[in-house]
Amino acid sequence: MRILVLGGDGFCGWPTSLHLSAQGHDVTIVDNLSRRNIDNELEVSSLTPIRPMGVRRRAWEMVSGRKIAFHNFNAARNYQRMLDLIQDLRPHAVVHFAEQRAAPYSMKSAWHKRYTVDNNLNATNNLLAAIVDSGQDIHVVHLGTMGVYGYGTAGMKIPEGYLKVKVETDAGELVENEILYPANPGSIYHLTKTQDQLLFAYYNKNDGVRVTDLHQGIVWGTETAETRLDEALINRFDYDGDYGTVLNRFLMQAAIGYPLTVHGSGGQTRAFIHIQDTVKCIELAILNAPRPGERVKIYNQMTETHRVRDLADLVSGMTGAPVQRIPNPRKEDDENDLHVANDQFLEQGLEPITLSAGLLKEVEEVARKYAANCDREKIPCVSYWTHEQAAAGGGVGAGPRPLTRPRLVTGAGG
Ligand code: NAD
Ligand code: USQ
Repeated sequence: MRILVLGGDGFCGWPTSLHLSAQGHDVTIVDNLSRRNIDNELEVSSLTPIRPMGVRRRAWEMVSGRKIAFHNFNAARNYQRMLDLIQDLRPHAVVHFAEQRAAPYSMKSAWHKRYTVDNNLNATNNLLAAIVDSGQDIHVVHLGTMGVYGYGTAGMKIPEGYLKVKVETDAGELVENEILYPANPGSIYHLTKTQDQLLFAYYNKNDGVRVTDLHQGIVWGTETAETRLDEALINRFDYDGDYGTVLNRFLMQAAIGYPLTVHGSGGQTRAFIHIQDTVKCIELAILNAPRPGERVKIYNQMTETHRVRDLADLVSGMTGAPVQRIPNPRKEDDENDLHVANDQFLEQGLEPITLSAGLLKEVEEVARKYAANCDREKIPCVSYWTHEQAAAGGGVGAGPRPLTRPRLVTGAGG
C-alpha cells in the first residue's frame, strides 16, 4: 500500500514508518520538525542521539534497500501542500501523528494552550478537508488517547469508543442507543483529542471518510526491531518534565540514581503499551480498515494498566532507586481505578510485550547506555495546571505572570 505518515519524525511516527516500510509498503513522511524545535525552546534533547532526517532516511535505505520519502511542511498551516501531496501520491492510508502531544507542555502558558489547540485541530481538519477535496477514498488512522475518557470507572470496563445507553422517552419507554463515550479531558492537550473525535464523526457522517481512531495509552520503551538495525535509526527517548512520560522517566531516573518522581500519592492508574506493540497495532489497524459507510472505528490501544506508585515500587525494587513523592503539578484525581476493554487488537492477533518481560532490558540497553546525555536540571516538572499550583511550586508556566511566549517564537509554529 501507499501510506502517508503525518508526524513521521516523532517518537511513535518514526518507528511506525520503518515498520510499515519493512512490511513492503511505500511510505512517505510529512513532518515540520516542530518537535525538534520544541526541544530547542525547552533547551533539552532526547536522551538517545537522534539523527537528522536525511541521515535517518539514508541509514534506512542502507540497511533495508528501501526508500522513505520526506516532505517538510506544517500540516496545520499548509493546506495546499497537503492537498497537492494527496492528489499526487494517492495514498491508500494516512497515519496521523502530527500533533503536539505533551499535556504539561500544553499547560505551560496561554501561548502553549493556544498553540496546542491551533496546531492539533487545524492539522486534523486540514487532513480531512483535503481528503474530501481530493475526491479519493483514503483510510485515516489517527493516534488518539485513552485520556479522552478521563480515567474513571463507571463500574464497567471502558468500552472501545462507544457507550450503550438507554434513554427514557416522554412516553416512559426505554430506547437503546450508542453514543461516543462522554469526553472528560484532563489537560488542553487531551481536550484537543476529544475535539478531534467530533471532527472524525462529522466527516465520516457527512462525507463518508473512513477513519480509525486509536485511543492509545502511555507508550513506554524506545527501540523496535527496525530502529535497532543501525544506531542512526535510533528512536527518541524523552525524559524531561514536559515530554518525558512516567515510566520512561522512572527508568531513566533509576539509571542515573535520581529519586523516582511520584506525583502526589501515586494512586493514579493509567494504561500502557510498549512502542513495539504500537507499531504492530497501527499495522493491524491499516490492514483492517472500516468498510465504506462504516462509522468511525475506535480501538483502545493499550495492553496493561498500572498505578503510578506501583510502577515506582517495581522500578525501585529492580534497581534500588529511592522513590520520592512530590506535590502534584497537575489537577487530577489522586486515586483512580481503570478497567479497559481492548478485545479488538487481541482478537486480531496482538501478543503484548509486558512490563515484566521488557523493563530491565530497557534500563540496561537504553537508559544506562545513554545516561551521560541526561541534564538533571530538566527532570523536574515545572508546568502547573493552575496559578495556585504554580505559586505554591515556585515555577513558571500557569503562574500569576504567565510566560506568554516560548523563547524561540518561531520554533513550534514551523
Ligand atoms: P512526537 O511529538 O514525538 O511526534 C509528533 C510528530 O509530529 C513530531 O515529529 C512533530 O514534529 C510532528 N508535528 C507536530 N505538529 C505538526 C504539524 N502541524 N505539521 C507537521 N508535523 C507536525 O509525539 P509522539 O509521542 O510520537 O505521539 C504521536 C501521536 O501519538 C500524538 O498525536 C500523540 O497524541 C499520540 N500518543 C502518544 C503517546 C505517547 O505516549 N507518546 C500516547 C498516546 C497517544
Ligand atoms: N507522573 C508522575 N511522575 C512523573 C510524571 C508523571 O507521577 O514524573 C504521573 C502524572 O501526574 C500522571 C501520570 O503519571 O498521573 C501519567 O503522566 P504521563 O506524563 O506519563 O502521561 P500523560 O500526561 O497522560 O500523557 C502521555 C502522552 C500523551 C498520551 C497519554 C496517554 O504524553 O501523548 O495521550 O500519555 S493517556 O495517559 O492514556 O491519556
